Amino acid sequence: MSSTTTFASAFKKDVLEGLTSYPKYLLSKYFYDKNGDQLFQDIMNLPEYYLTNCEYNIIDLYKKEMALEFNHDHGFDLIELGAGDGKKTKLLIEELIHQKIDFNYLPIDISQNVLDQLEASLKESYPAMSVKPQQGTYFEILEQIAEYNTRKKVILVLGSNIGNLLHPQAIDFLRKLKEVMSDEDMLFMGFDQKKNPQTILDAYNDPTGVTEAFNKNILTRINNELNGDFNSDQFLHWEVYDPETGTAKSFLVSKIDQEVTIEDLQLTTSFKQWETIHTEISQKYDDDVVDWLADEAGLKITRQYADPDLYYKNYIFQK
Ligand code: AVI
Repeated sequence: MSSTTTFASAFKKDVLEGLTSYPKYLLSKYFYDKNGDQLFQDIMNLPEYYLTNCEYNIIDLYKKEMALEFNHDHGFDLIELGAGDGKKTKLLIEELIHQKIDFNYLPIDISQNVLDQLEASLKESYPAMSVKPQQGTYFEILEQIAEYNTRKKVILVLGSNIGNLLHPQAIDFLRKLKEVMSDEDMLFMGFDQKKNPQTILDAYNDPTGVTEAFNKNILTRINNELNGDFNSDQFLHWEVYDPETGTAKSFLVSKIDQEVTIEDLQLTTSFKQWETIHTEISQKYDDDVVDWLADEAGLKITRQYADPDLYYKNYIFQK
């Protein structure tokens, strides 16, 4: 079976499961089709979405130290999971080139389109650099790399992407990463921190409605790919943040009593007025929680970098 077929059938199964559950939910990994990728790019440029700038500033402030920390006698492989447009990573890459450090860059992404664009832009800026894009799911590729590769690996997971996982899933993710790491390998991961709850709510509730469009894109996707008839105007984008648990949650809330039919699932589902579809969690952290996650996964935190406001932190984990 091709990966496209597998993906399409997983999408069908997950949508069916989510919309026939009570309460209803949809998985946030399905936000990211071509339109969703673009909307997420737009989110990253919003003034309210502080995460991107904070991580950019951390890398910019500490890139010299990071380059020294990552370097190794026999060079190293810089592996990035979910590379995106590579804007933040380019700061680090430039520093590595500047310090004449021997490294390969291996961006991993499920989207070939994203990888092609990234490779083209890196080749243009740094023609001599070794870029080896790897298309596929993270662990498939990481396992392959771990098998043939003998150099030190530095694995980058930026953007607080781990925050879209519940804690047990995050621990599982970290454990799987640990399995492909050798003793000298490093995992460099971004974690958005707990802060003034209003700042967090504003980041997921921008006045221009980009986040709303991003959240509703999952309905458009169901319409386009599974022959659904969602009217996204009949749903509200709603964000809540619980400062006790550090969990931000996104919902779509039905404004009216309505029925939605999804032909390819042979499903007609009804929504009561104000019924919800839970679409995403964006977890916020503090050092205690990150320590606990590391501990559960059998990893050690060997360093951390923060922005001056302590809005965001990047941690280095080792086995
Ligand atoms: C990709 N991920 C870490 C983003 C987040 O902050 O949870 C996705 C996002 N959702 C709404 N805005 C951005």
